[in-house]
Amino acid sequence: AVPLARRFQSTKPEVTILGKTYPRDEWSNTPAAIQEKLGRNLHLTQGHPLSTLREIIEGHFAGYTAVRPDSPVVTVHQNFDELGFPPDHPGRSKTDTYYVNGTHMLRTHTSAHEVEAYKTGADAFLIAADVYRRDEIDSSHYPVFHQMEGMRHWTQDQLPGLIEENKRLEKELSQIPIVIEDTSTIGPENPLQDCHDPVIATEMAKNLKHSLNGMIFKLFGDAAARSGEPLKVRWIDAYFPWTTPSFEVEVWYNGEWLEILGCGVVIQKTLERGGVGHKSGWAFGLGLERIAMVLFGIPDIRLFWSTDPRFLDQFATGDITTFKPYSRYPPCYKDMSFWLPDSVKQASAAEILPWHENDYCEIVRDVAGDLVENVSLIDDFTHPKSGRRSLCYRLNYRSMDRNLTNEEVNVLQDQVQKRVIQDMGIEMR
Ligand code: FA5
Ligand code: MG
Repeated sequence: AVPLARRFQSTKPEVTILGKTYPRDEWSNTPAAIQEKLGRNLHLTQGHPLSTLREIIEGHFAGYTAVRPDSPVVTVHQNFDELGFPPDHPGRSKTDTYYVNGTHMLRTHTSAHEVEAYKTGADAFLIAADVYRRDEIDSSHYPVFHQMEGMRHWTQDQLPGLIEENKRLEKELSQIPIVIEDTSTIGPENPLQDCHDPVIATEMAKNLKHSLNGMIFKLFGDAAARSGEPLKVRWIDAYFPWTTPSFEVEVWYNGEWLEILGCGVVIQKTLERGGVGHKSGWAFGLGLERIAMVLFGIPDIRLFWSTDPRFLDQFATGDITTFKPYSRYPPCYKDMSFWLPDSVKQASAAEILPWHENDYCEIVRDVAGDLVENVSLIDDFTHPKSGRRSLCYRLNYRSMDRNLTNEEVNVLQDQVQKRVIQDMGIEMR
């Protein structure tokens, strides 16, 4: 199928990001609205909730080396290949990932820096950085968010210390009000590595769990105590191409399980690529926004990007305080109905439909930036006779910092409309 999204084919032969120039090719799909976010470094901005959360986590993992990758542009090799992602992994798709070109991209996770960190030879690291994923638009999804990666290694002669440390951590955890529901397995579905001594590998997995349970108590313990209930944490099996066994961790918060991180025992091949095949260890990656929204009571992920003093002045370095919502400016919504091109209708189920909602959202975001609050499909209709298919989207506009006029929103809606007609080959109804 011919991709419909041609809009990023600018006439310029190169892409410039943070002062560096890359040749443009058919993979280039990073729009200006995203490029504007590069270098904001919210996670390093003193007093910002994301920075405070990073400091608390760094404080918990005392003695770990903090790695600060300088550019969000990494090679496709770093983000995917080196970590064992298969060539057809869906995460590699242009609908999910921002490419600078065929060889360079915006990192989709802090794991992209694991192997280069291994090369420094340290035994414990933390990496904090902004990450980028093409996604839908709503109060919990934003195309830029922040992750923290943690890694820990042992050489053969350090392993006796690991068992001692695990005993100490188990004792500490038994003395705090935390309920750990461990439904994860180690076995055929989530195997240890053949090259590892099973006793040692099991101890490494235990160390990973104990270390993270301790961190979670540090983060959520006070809130749990205020609620009068012990903190509840759940461990489940997961799959990541560069770890096994692998796990995901969820925290019980406000009546639901909140997924906060993924982790596992690093596959020996990945450590070898980083020149540390003689060591073994674990890695985890967590999302800062999800945790910060809960701890600071921030209801919308877009607020992190606000420059409104009513937001920023509420927070001070190092303190977890509850956000007090201020009155929001009124929303304004506009609907857009259109016929999809016939090529979409005709595509058989086996073909990938050349329509992807992320492409549509990307145009909306590129035109309206943070002024668009929500894009939702409100109607999907196939004409009974002609078989033509039409969609209707509701675009909800709202500024976090000022009142929007109806005229201003009409101009934005008009621009979105022109761009989708031009770039996606659709026809307005
Ligand atoms: C990863 O990104 C892996 N790199 C994690 C990892 C590291 C596994 C090291 C093994 C070893 P995942 O895509 O599940 O995994 O994201 C990890 C965390 O980032 C999630 O648990 C969540 O807290 C956060 N996260 C993921 N997607 C989003 C999103 N769209 N918005 C906000 N937070 C997100
Ligand atoms: Mg996940």
